[in-house]
Amino acid sequence: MLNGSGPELDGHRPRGRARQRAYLVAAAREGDQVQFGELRELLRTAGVAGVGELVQRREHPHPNSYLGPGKLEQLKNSLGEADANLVACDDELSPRQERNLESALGVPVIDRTAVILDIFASHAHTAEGKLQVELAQLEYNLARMRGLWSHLERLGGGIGTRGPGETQIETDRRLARDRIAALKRRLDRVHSNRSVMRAERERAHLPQVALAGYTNAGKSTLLNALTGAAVPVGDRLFHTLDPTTRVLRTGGRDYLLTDTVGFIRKLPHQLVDAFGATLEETRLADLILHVADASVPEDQLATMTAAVEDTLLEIGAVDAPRVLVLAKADQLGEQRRSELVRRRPDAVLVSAHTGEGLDVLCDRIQAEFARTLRRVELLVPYGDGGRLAELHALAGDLEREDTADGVRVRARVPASLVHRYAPFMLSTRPSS
Ligand SMILES: Nc1nc2c(ncn2[C@@H]2O[C@H](COP(=O)(O)OP(=O)(O)OP(=O)(O)O)[C@@H](O)[C@H]2O)c(=O)[nH]1
Ligand SMILES: [Mg+2]
Repeated sequence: MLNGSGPELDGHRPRGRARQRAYLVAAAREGDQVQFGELRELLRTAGVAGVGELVQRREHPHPNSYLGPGKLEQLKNSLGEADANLVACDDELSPRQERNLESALGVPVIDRTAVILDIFASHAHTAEGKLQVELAQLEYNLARMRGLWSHLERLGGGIGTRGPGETQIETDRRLARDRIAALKRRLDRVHSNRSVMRAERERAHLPQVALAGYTNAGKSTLLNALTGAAVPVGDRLFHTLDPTTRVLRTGGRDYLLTDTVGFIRKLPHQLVDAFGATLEETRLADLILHVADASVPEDQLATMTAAVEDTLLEIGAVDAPRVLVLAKADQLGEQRRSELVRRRPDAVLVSAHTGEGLDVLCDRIQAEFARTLRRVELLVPYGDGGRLAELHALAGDLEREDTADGVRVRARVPASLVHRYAPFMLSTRPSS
């Protein structure tokens, strides 16, 4: 391994903490796949061991208790046999389902959303990341407060009486809402800073390329390999939460390449909302590199790429062209490799570890932008050195000639930027 595997990989949970042992449960329709592997991976990242699995086949999960009464009974017995002290559910539970499951089973029950939120909370490092995670957690907990205080509500007595519990819930909810409002205000301030930064980058007029993809696909490793950046990498889910942008120089031209938070199937909507500003980096990119882990079996690859496409749609990243990048090619056997090429002829196969395909990927990035390039001929006055420097970064294949009136420049620039050079224009035509 070239990157990562620092001591932090196993040490992100304090040692000595009682090992939690979770029984994994899911309700799914007949014929629908249940991939417990991913929930296990999420739990492992959160420091919890998976010790058993149970699937209930139903058209819809039970509205009150997620599992039906028969399966509940079976699960209760299995918990003892597996010595499990926790139940983890592969879906987001309604507060009522969660409460009923807990009282029927006598152990804490957590859902997929809570696990993902917990991981985000322990991986958030920057002020913005922490605020975004806290906001998502509060939104999630707010819906559950009634559940938390239900035993006190019952103490309140019959219909029409206002018990102590109810007052407490109202106080807690008000506090939570106040905190949510305060967090949103603080995030707005952080976001306006980010917009300023983005505006500066846009002034630099470099094409923006975003790495998007499933968590653990290899996005950060690829950014490091392409740009020499040192973004931490790890074999755990949601390692990266904060966006990092680096300059990628290829074909004599500069591009801004951004690595950001990964996606997952059933990504909690609270996180999509709270991470709006972070996801903006992807939404506003000129080109999206959809990075997928080529080393997983075909059915998982299909599920993962579909989940990423759905999330891109959800965050409104619909305009920019996409390139599918199949990462970790060094893990492929000959047969799987040719199958992948056959099934996804447009994809680029790369390995950040061996360097395979990185040049093809760079060519592909250039080609995507080249489609929009226009050949321009300009006369830039000697006094406008800034404009010349900008052109040098933007247009790699630039030819210049000093004349009495200024610098005569022949170059190819992205169509969207041609208007910036209108005052200096001698001629323009589509690039060939
Ligand atoms: N064999 C192999 N492993 C790779 C390659 N690229 C990344 N990995 C491994 O895959 C794991 C995840 O890599 P990351 O770059 O952290 O993945 P990511 O997409 O940034 O993940 P998140 O930030 O968690 O969303 C790490 O253990 C990497 O070492 C590759 O080209 N070959
Ligand atoms: Mg990463």
